[in-house]
Amino acid sequence: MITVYGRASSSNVQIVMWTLAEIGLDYERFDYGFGFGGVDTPEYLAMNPNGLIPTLRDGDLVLWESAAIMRYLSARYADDGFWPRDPAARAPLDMWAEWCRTTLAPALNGGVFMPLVRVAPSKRDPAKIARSVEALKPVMRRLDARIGDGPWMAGETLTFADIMVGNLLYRYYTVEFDKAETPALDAYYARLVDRPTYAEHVMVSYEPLRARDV
Ligand SMILES: N[C@@H](CCC(=O)N[C@@H](CS)C(=O)NCC(=O)O)C(=O)O
Repeated sequence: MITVYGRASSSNVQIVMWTLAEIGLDYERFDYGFGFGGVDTPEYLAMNPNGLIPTLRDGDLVLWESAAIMRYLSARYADDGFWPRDPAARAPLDMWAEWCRTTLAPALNGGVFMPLVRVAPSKRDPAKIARSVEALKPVMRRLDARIGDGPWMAGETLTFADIMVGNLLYRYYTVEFDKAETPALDAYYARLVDRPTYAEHVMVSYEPLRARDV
């Protein structure tokens, strides 16, 4: 049995949960992290010295870093459709998966989601947020151009690369701010929303994370 430690509202936990669901693996998940605690105990720190979530246990193997976990599960358990064995087929997808971590996620999460959701209104810096909203637009247009007709990143088959793109999109589309015109991406997101695994593991309310003025 695979065990995941981490709350369902964490986008990094969602990467792991959605991967497990797409591959069709059995798992158990325990709530750890913000609002639940448990990450500062000696037992947890022995598994994950960062005191962050997610952590995954598969038999004797303990892993942290959500993208590394996603790649481990895919390489070990997924079929060739979800995780192409041919490096020349996989690398161009992995390139975009990395781009999501290094370019899209910081621009979206760091620049817009965190300041609008995890910072109380009175503590926000509207001018800085406005600059981040503008800076995000060309990034989303680049993704829109890459998605094209899809339906998925690799074409007809959903792959690990869609996990890395898609896990960011629920927050992108549900937080209100001025967005670029991205018709291909909008259609891609609509396809994700129709997917039960996405609805269950990624479309998780982030209201418990919202910072409010008291
Ligand atoms: N790069 C790490 C980041 C881990 C991380 O920052 N996790 C956040 C949740 S998304 C966390 O543990 N926050 C503190 C908490 O919830 O207690 C990964 O992808 O797993």
